[in-house]
Amino acid sequence: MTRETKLTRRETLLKLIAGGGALSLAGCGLDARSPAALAVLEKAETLTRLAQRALLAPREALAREYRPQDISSYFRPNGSTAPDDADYQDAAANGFADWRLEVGGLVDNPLKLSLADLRAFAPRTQITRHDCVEGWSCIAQWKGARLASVLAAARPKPAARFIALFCADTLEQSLDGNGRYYETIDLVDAAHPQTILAYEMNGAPLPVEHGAPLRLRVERQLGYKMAKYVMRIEAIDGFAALGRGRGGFWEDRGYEWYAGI
Ligand SMILES: Nc1nc2c(c(=O)[nH]1)N[C@H]1C(S)=C(S)[C@@H](COP(=O)(O)O)O[C@H]1N2
Ligand SMILES: [Mo]
Repeated sequence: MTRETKLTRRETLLKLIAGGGALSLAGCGLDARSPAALAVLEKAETLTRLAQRALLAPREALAREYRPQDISSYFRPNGSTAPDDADYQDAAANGFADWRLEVGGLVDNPLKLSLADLRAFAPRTQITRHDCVEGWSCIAQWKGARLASVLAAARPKPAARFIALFCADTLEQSLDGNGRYYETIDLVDAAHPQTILAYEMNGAPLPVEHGAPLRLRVERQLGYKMAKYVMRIEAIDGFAALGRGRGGFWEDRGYEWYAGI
């Protein structure tokens, strides 16, 4: 696995350099992080993704973490803030006591985890900045179980390549009558130390508007990847069969699958 990852990154770097992506940046005398350089990179989503991962920010790099005094006094809720779906209402009615996170798909050991089960995993707490594609940012503290730990307990099969997160909320019906929110991330992001299934925000149980009882935090990407109201997680080998096949609710509506920041 490690060797494979290294080879892939090396190949990616070589491809970028050979293809002129890196050369054009250096050749223009652009700082790789400047807006101008990013504009060059954004010409192709693939190039952006490869560049961010291979050059600007290695996949293992941590997102910046902030101090308690940096926490935003108001954190803007966005998208669904009070799901009216019947199964969600049922789960919320008794404070999510009977709610279970299902972990399945390409795993050897499918799980059904209560909030107490999730709290039994070694918790990770992090203060990070949430960037929405709409152009606003808020800082909060999140506490949860590492997605990697939960997946390790479910033992993904070798064929697993992505993790899909299925949510409780229907944001809109217009696309094929299926507006349930969902997201997918790859195994590199799933294994990242700051990728957590958060059940607490700023020291209190996750509020409903922010995704109670459980939401994803995947800190190297934009807000729309951070699935709220997560009900089921599946290890999958591809996402072509989900929704419109682009890997997420907003991806199906035109946003990029890899929303790196
Ligand atoms: N299930 C679900 N997850 C979601 C959304 C949503 O509407 N439903 N909106 C996304 C978007 S665009 C953003 S910016 C964040 C907003 O999280 P917040 O409500 O805690 O600010 O959640 C993301 N995850
Ligand atoms: Mo967003």
